[in-house]
Order: sequence, then C-alpha cells, then structure tokens
Amino acid sequence: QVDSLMCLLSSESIKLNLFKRRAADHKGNSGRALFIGGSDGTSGAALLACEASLKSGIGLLSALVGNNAVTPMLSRSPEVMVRGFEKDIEKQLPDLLEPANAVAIGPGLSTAGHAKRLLTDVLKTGKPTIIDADGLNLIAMHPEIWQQHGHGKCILTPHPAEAARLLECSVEEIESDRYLSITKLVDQFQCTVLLKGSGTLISNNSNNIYICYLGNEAMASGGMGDVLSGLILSFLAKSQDCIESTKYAAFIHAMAGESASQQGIIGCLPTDVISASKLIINETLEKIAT
Ligand code: NPW
Ligand code: AMP
Ligand code: MG
Repeated sequence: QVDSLMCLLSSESIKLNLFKRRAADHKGNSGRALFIGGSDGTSGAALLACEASLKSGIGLLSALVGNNAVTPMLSRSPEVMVRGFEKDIEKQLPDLLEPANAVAIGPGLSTAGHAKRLLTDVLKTGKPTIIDADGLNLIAMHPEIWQQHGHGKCILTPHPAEAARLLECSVEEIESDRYLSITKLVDQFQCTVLLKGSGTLISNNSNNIYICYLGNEAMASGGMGDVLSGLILSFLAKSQDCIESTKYAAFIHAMAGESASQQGIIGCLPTDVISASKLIINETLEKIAT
C-alpha cells in the first residue's frame, strides 16, 4: 500500500534559486566537495563523476581515488585536488573531509576492507553524503554500518539490482512495483532515495514521490549512473539540500540524456551527457530571477 503523493518532476517543481550563482560568489561558497571512489578496473567511474561535478558548477573538488586513477584524473581534470589511497587510509581522511560540505562515496570504489572503513568514517561525520554503487553494496553486505552510523542527510541512489541487494529481494520484485520499492527503501533508511531506471523515482520521508519521465534508453550505458552521482554532489555541496539537489540532478541528467541522444539513441556516452548537462543547467538557471 503506497499512500504517498505522486509529483511529476519538472523544472517548476525544483527550488532552482538554491543553485544559482550570485555576482560576488567565490569558489569557497560555490560548494566544497569530496569524491571517494574509483579502484583498479573501475577508475573511469571516478573520472566521470568528478568531471560531471566540475562541469555542473562545483567550487572546489577534492577526490580520494584508487592509485591507478590519480594520473588519468589529473590528465583529464587538473581542477580536481586528487589523492591516491595510502596504506593508512583512515589517517588521510580527516584532512580531506574537514573542509567538505558534501561527500559522494561509492562509484567504482570496490567493497574491499579499506572501502568499508572509508564509508564508516564518512558516515560518522554526519555530513550530507551521496552513497552510490559499491557504497550501497557495502551497506547491503554489512548492515551494521548503516544501523550504527546511517543518518538522514544521506542520499542513496540505487539501480534496481542495488535496490534488490539493499532490500534482500529480487530485481523482479523491485521492478514489479517501483512505488512500493522506493517507499520501503525510504522507510528502512530514513533518508533521501533515488531509484534509477526508466521513470526515475525520488523520495524522502515527506510522503512525496517525485517521478521523472524524462531520459531514454540511450542512457543504458556503463558510467551513466556515475555521472548522476557527480551532478548530485555538485548541487548538494552548493545547497546542502538533499531532496532538491537530487531532484535537480535527476532532471538535468535526464534532459541531458535526451539532448545528447538527439542524433540517435545508439552510442550516447556518459561524457556526451556531461557536456549536454552544462548547457541545460545554464538554461534552467538563466530563466530565474536573482
Ligand atoms: P544481469 O546482467 O541482468 O544479470 P552491478 P554495475 C543487474 C562501476 N562502474 N539496472 C544486471 O544483471 C560502478 O560505479 C564503473 C542495472 C547487471 O549485470 C560500480 O562501482 C565504470 N542493473 C561497479 O562498476 C562503468 C540491473 O545488475 C548488474 C538492472 C559495478 O557497477 C560501469 C549490474 O549491477 C560502472 O558504472 C537494472 N535495471 N536489472 C567505469 N567506466 O569505470 C538487473 N541488473 O553488479 O551493481 O554492477 O552497476 O556495473
Ligand atoms: P547506473 O546503472 O548506475 O549506471 O545508472 C544508469 C543511469 O541511467 C540511471 O540514472 C538511469 O535512470 C539512467 N537510465 C538507464 N537506462 C535508462 C532508460 N532506459 N531510460 C531512462 N533512464 C535510463
Ligand atoms: Mg551505477
């Protein structure tokens, strides 16, 4: 039984003022974020997420990534302040976390021991945090992490298979009633949840479920979700508002997917979606009065 109010996600339903830059803004108040992810074999996830954050307006971005991701990251995006995982990873973390006003953890991270310790330490800070991919898999594998340290300023962004792991059910059960699935996720985790897939759903515990009918099958391509994490990170660091940042990022991501696939749905890349995002963000923000 789902009693929540269904709302269509449109630019009118998003508090766009939260994301607008003012003439006197500087890098320090345009969002200070930390990305944690990328490991051997999945370094690309870190590169995509960070590029998406940069091109969507982040003021200052730091990244803690697998050692193999450091050089490619710097080559592609010298704007990112990058560190590789060191042996004593817990000692590295406080200095990186301290200035950040939002964190994203999980894309390409792996579920190894160091990843579990990183997720635990990030949650302990209580800072606004996006948890995706392996961050979600870690919570499914070690429920005590969330029981002890989970909090309401988190945003969980599962695709149906990750949602099934979190709720300990099958992907078919998740997909058979997506409204019920997101309601169960919000009830269980008491934070903002975005359930990916055709007709993305977003909710927190306010009894509203936002549905995004935008986007298309061109977006069914590896790395697309990592771009979404980067967009949410950028908006969350700027606004500190979990639900509005998630709504705005889902809207921009889907609109950009449609725009990037105008010449055909085959071969639309996450990097194409990042480029298209930049234009759509500027268009949506230009329309609002300062
Ligand atoms: P199947 O094949 O149908 O049985 P996983 P992941 C199933 C990083 N990446 N939507 C389906 O199973 C991520 O950030 C790095 C989605 C499928 O095989 C993660 O850290 C990239 N999945 C890590 O890799 C680019 C559905 O779930 C499996 C589904 C693993 O992430 C890629 C995939 O889920 C990637 O983003 C649905 N509707 N229905 C890079 N360039 O570095 C069923 N499935 O096992 O969680 O793996 O999402 O690829
Ligand atoms: P991930 O599985 O984490 O890489 O995330 C994939 C992203 O692309 C999510 O935001 C999905 O909602 C989006 N996406 C993938 N396939 C489709 C589709 N057929 N229609 C709309 N969006 C999609
Ligand atoms: Mg993903």
